[in-house]
Amino acid sequence: MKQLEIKSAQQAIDLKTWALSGEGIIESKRTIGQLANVFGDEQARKKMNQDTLAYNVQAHLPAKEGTLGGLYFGTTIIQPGKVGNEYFMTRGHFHASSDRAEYYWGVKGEGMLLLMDKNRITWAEKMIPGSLHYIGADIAHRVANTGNEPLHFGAAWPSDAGHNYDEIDKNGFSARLVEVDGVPTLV
Ligand code: S6P
Ligand code: ZN
Repeated sequence: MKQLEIKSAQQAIDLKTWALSGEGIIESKRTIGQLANVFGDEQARKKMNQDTLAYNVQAHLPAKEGTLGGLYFGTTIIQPGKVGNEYFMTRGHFHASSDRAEYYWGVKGEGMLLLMDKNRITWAEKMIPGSLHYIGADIAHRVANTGNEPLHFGAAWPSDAGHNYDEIDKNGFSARLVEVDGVPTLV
């Protein structure tokens, strides 16, 4: 940086989709084949085309993971679909530094944010365009797409939060979001 220099931003957000572009945006994706044991009906998952895209994530991670005081920012797009009667959803995680919080917000499409505390109490918040969700410390979070179009949501979290997927891989959430008579229902 030079004194008195005026620059353009190095990253951009498409305000309709919250797609990220510019320097240092990383992309990752999860197919149905990469989500073994995430859904209740493992037989149904195995019968599906394993290359089916379930969700993809774009993120701007400007600080090294674990840095105290940095911030991360991302957009996730979950495709519409179900495994058996369970909606396509993210793996879900606690943060490795369990007292670190996160914001999620709905951008496009309809979904449900599933939240579970350390006592394995699970509840959910409806995610719609413009809904803002504060995910407090020690709360596992996962998002399901309950609509017929891709669900886009944004996320912002501290760079020292980290991810603890083990707990959810081992024990899951204490409730699943399934379609019962056409209605998203926690069971
Ligand atoms: C990171 C943030 C999101 C998720 C993304 C995918 O803390 O919560 O960017 O990584 O939505 O979910 P998951 O559970 O597969 O990481
Ligand atoms: Zn998180």
